[in-house]
Amino acid sequence: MQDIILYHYAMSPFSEKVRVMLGYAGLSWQSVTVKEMPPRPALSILAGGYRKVPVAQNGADVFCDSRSIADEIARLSDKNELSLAGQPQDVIDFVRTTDLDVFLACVIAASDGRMLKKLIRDTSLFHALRFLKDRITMGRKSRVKALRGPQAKEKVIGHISNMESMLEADFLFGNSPCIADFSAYHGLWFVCDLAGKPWLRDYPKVQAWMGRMKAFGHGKHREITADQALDMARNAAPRTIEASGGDPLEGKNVEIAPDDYGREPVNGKLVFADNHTLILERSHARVGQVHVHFPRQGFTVNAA
Ligand SMILES: N[C@@H](CCC(=O)N[C@@H](CS)C(=O)NCC(=O)O)C(=O)O
Repeated sequence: MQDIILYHYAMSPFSEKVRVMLGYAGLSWQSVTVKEMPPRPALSILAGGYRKVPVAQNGADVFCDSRSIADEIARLSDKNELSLAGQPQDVIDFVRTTDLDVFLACVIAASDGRMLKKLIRDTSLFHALRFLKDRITMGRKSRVKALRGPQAKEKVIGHISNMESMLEADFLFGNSPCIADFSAYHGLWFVCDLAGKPWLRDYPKVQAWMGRMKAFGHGKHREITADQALDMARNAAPRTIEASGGDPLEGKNVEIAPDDYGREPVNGKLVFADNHTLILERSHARVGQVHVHFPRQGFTVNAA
């Protein structure tokens, strides 16, 4: 069996969430580094219009959104605590808020002149300007109302303070980590590690927890080219779907799109849908047939 492939870029917080999950799960993986903004030709072949990162691939099965990727990592490593399925409601609610409202607040609060300088240094002024234009356009089309800088900072600090009071054990919901810890980690990684904000100073339990999360590392991985990854999709067939998920749209052509931001739709035939997972069948001359997996939470499905 080939190792799972992760399409990601260094500065992407949701990619960091998945990299640390892979480290925790002890899986070795293959890395395809993609650009910080579209066009991303290999991803368009595999996942059509889906414009967010990370995406993962296992043979001819493609996983959009860190929640679907987490399900696949949980399946491969037998670590069900990484999947949202079957989690108690307080974990599900925490993940929903942290991955959306808190994440956006982290990005807004951290995105200052220092981050811009870092981007220019790591890429170029031209690239940085294109990046800003891309994200401003994405923000305008978003369904989520963005906070302004000071309110965003207040929200992030409130979240850190809430985590400090939750941390009675080593992890947020007990003595071992679950999906909630990974959701909380990547936003604070962006704020504290990438943007260098000293906001954990007064929160010793959160600081110690960050250290424990960071210690999982990224696992063993090797860089491959996008072409190699596409060849692997072409040489594989999508996994067999054993049973129906019971949704009346199964078998129909549909459009699936995130319901928050980056809402570009993906078209295909819905081959599975239950209350946790959606799977689209798509074809492309370069790779043949692929199955593209999405979480149900946070996505809309409409007949095409
Ligand atoms: N709900 C998605 C969120 C992913 C997300 O927002 N990713 C950011 C990067 S961390 C993104 O795609 N930004 C736009 C882009 O990179 O084109 C997930 O869980 O994967």
